[in-house]
Amino acid sequence: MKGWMGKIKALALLSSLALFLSGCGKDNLTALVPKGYGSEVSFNLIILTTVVMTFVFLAVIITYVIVLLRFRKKKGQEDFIPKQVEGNQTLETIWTVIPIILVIIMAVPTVIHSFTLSDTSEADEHINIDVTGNQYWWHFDYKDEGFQTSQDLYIPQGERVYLNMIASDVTHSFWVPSISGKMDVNVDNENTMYIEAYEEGVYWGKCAELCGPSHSLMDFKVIVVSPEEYDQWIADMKDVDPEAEPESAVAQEGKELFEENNCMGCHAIGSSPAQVGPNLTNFGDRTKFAGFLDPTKENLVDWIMDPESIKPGNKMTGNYPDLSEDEADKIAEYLMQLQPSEVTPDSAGGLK
Ligand code: HEC
Ligand SMILES: [Cu+2]
Repeated sequence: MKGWMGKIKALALLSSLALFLSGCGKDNLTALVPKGYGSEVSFNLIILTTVVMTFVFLAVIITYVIVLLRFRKKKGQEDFIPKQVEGNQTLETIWTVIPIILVIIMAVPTVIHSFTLSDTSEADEHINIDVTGNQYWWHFDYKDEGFQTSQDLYIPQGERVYLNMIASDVTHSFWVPSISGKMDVNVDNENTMYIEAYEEGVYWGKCAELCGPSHSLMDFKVIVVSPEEYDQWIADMKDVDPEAEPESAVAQEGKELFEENNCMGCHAIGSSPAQVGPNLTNFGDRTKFAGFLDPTKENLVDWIMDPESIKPGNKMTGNYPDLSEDEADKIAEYLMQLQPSEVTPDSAGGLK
């Protein structure tokens, strides 16, 4: 009786764990609720392989149980040795051919989709964005439009977007689970993948290749807006005047401090080819600061004063003069009002 109770308890624990874990992952961060072309293809392959593997599993288990029950030693048969058979040709053929067929069923669509997803022959007819993976942030160059942004990638819903990806330091991997498969982002060669999102929304992106101490904090977002809003956003981003005077006096002071403290050495506001740090043109619209911090002024002040304690190994630490909290606060005021467009992550429903 005791033994059974233990087993029931273990089973209850396991099933509640399974229930708990099934709650992991947000709607816009799971490959199991596909909302784009690449993720839909991956999802269908997951279903196909799961069906095939379930079939194999059941075939093996059922055969095993039948053999176990039918051919076990029965009472009175202690000295009985069954007829010895080996090398049944029909059986051998069956269990060689069936696995080969199963592998073909899984391999053919996998290989076909691997090729179509990285096919660049029609790239010229679609939107092209250059993506650079850096320790520990993402840079997006809208090269056809002549401007750049970082961390939040805006794309139009229902349109194919080609991403030409390269890394500036070590290998990273670009992954937006809800929309696309993964693609390695290498230092030596450019990899191209296209993505297409079916629904508007803000989708979580991850670096999927261990790239240093803050690898797990190297998040980004894909903001999928309607094609009209996308055009509006492009126009607004092209129209930015980096010299524009902020409205409030505090932000104006912040702008001066930003210019005096070497921040401009790495961060551009407006278009600029040199990019040692994230482009801050539309920083005020970020879904997260530094990829993963909630966009509050408090977090921003903490970041500016001591980025190392927040993102170990980042390339900003120690490269600008020490700032007082008051100075950091003014700079934060300035950066947070950089909101050049009406089209923001909220236009896509906000980050969930
Ligand atoms: C040596 C280059 C360098 C200097 C100088 C520098 N930064 Fe940075 N900054 C970076 C890098 C690199 C990152 C990305 C860090 C990461 O996420 O790993 C960053 C990130 C940021 C972010 C978050 C950006 C985003 O899009 O989420 C802010 C805000 C910022 N820096 C503000 C400042 C301010 C203010 C100064 C001046 C006081 C400054 N930085 C000076 C390199 C620099
Ligand atoms: Cu990375």
